[in-house]
Amino acid sequence: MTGTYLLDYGAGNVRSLVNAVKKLGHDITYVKDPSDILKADKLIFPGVGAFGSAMQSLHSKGYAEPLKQYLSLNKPFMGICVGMQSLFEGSDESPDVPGLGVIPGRVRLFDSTQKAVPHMGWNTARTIQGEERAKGCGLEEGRAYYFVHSFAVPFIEGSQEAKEWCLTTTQYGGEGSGGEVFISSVKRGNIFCTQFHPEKSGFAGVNVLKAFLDGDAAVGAEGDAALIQAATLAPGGGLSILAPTFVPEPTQDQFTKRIVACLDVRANDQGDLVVTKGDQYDVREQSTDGQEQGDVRNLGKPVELARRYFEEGADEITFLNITSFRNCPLLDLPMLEVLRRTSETVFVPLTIGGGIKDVVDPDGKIHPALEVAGEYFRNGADKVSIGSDAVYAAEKYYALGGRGDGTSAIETIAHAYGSQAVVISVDPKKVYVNSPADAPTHHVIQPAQLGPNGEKYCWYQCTVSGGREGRDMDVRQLVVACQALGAGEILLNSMDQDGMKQGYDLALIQDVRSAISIPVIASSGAGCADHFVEVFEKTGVQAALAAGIFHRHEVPLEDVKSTCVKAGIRIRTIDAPLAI
Ligand code: 1PR
Repeated sequence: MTGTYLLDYGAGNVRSLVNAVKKLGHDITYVKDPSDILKADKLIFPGVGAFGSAMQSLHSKGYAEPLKQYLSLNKPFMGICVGMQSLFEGSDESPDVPGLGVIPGRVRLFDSTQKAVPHMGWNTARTIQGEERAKGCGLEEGRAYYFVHSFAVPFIEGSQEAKEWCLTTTQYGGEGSGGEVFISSVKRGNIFCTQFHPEKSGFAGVNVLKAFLDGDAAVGAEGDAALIQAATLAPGGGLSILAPTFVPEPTQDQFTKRIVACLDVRANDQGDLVVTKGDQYDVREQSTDGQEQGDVRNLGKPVELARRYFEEGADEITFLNITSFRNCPLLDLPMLEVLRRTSETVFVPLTIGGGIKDVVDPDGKIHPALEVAGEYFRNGADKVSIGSDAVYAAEKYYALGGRGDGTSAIETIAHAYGSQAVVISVDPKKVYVNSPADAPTHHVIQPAQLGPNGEKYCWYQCTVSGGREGRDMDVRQLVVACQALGAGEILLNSMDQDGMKQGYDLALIQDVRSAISIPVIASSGAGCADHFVEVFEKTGVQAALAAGIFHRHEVPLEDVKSTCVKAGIRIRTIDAPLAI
């Protein structure tokens, strides 16, 4: 069968891409056999996970040779993220594994000494080959697209890849903060690839997919076809014919801060899955005299609310299944259904947390955390968030003298799906002390306000099971261990600030940020738009999350974004709806 094909090797969430293609009114067929590749009229390769495993999968499934042949015929191809990187000669991520060698150049690790790595969030793509050419690809100058990667192809002026392939560049980091300019998309003939994820880039990204799916492949491609053929068939792979020199304009760091909407989800007493929200983690209504506990607070339906936040401009959506420690997520069909349905209408990254650990079915069958996470990825999640199990993994890490044994959920999931897919949800609680000597094994700081008995110091105790049990570990010990085990991001809650609307715990956030280099999402306590400005300005955190104020319509997302913009903070502007 001819038509558009998807080259998937099962390493992550391709559901959103398939949903976006279907939303645009196109059908897509999965490549099931190497011979399918040459049947395709258009081929999309959404590489996910590590470079080495992507290349190994291409070879072991017999896809590599037909793919090279397909490319040499200059048939319409769209590579995404690792799907783009695989076309280069190789990657420092897997130094012993060669790439397809269609494009000269090598994929390198970002420098993390002055900026968070992975580069995870929204950034612009700047055209260096003329705006007209980019327009044909649905790209818009100045629009932000969603990136998530630790490795990229550096833009080297005058290099072959820059002259002959580079369509857009993107800058990550500014002057004085390790700024690097990399190739964010390539185009030659009918080969078009993006380092960012169009299917996760809101309506702006869906428009890029639309241009590829609707585009007329043949236009102006003959000259390029010869070049591509020469490149893919040459022994070393690299092109040798020189194209005109393109001089890029000076690029700027346009990386934005992210605003995340969080939905705590659980079944109410009638058994319906609802979005709820507690104050300091208590999600039940109180009687007026505060003596009796009522039903679980019901603030709306998960799928509808997620869609509302996407349309209002949320840069990411997080679902936390807050009763998961009681259930087996693989049997939690309503939660999987929520994810599946959400991914049909929401085209920004989706994180799911709650119960990501090795689980045992009621019949005694064991499911490793990797399998649980895989089920969520297949149903539309881009990242999983690990809470309690991360604390246990960190305890083990220190018990082993500061190393992992490869079996924790963090390690197994990061290994298979990449560290960017592993978020650690931290639920710390303040423990006040009179002096650092009162907590000799913990990292003690001076909070902004004294404790209830005039204590000047505190440490942040990690908790498990939704805050029900405190452990002998401070938040700094936890995040350092989790980063070492392979986590890609920290979702930093505060049990003291949750639902209080008094602003984020800035001391806690600063303390965590200074301990690690992976991105941090500040959470708990947002009460007004200015609290977002404050947390970005005072802590430099990469993202800020809120729940209650959004659910109760107290502060619209739009106000949060416009207030940040007025304060000079770079924020993704809200997309115009899709015109299909
Ligand atoms: O331990 O891996 O099963 O994960 C359980 C997850 O569920 C953890 O991420 C934990 O934070 C979350 N959780 C468990 N119980 C509750 C509860 O509320 N009873 N929710 C809970 C925690 C906190 C935030 C909240 C922010 C912002 N929710 O995510 O959304 O504090 O709120 P605000 O803006 O209204 O202040 P595991």
